[in-house]
Amino acid sequence: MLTLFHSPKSRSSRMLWLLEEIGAPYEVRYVSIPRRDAPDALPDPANPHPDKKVPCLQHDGAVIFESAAIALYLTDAFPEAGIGAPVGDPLRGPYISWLFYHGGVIEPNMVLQFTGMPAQTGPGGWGRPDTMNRLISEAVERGPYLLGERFTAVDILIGSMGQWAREMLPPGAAMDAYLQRLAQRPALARSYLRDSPPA
Ligand SMILES: N[C@@H](CCC(=O)N[C@@H](CS)C(=O)NCC(=O)O)C(=O)O
Repeated sequence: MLTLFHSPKSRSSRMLWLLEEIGAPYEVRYVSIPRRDAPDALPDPANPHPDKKVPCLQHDGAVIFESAAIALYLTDAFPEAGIGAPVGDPLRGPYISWLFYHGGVIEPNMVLQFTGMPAQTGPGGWGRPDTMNRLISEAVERGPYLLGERFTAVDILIGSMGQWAREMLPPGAAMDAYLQRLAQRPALARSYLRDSPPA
């Protein structure tokens, strides 16, 4: 059984979308985390994430954390869903590059940008925001998806940022059209139904 440790309207919401695209049965465990709308919430002892963050996935006794790792794990484990790039697929290299780029470059740059800290411009542990925005824009202009013809989990990780706040992704008509394309996915609509615990 797949179990997602989740908090509504957070980085784990995109993992609900991913799980809906994967199509395997899964359980959602709603856990508390300190968040902007509940800064004093206590971390949930039931959450197996080492920092008690979300998302965290449990599968057959294994604990998987970090959004991009969960994306790689699920798309490798369920190749029939067709939203990953298995070993031997010509897209495998670009696929894992974009996943790691999301966790290692895009997320840190976004956190700096949205907390008002100075951007990474010199040598450092991750790539620069101007290169990042150029890469994302070029990929979207080639389209229709970030890796070309096929929708993949990379679109979930990166596209969900634009759904969260449009300004997180570069401006432009191609990007607007891309986000609208993603918004029409039935799996995304289904994921909204599980974002909050049943009343
Ligand atoms: N890079 C991590 C970030 C996880 C993360 O920071 N999640 C936030 C929710 S959006 C969280 O759990 N915050 C609570 C905390 O930091 O204790 C990932 O993508 O999985």
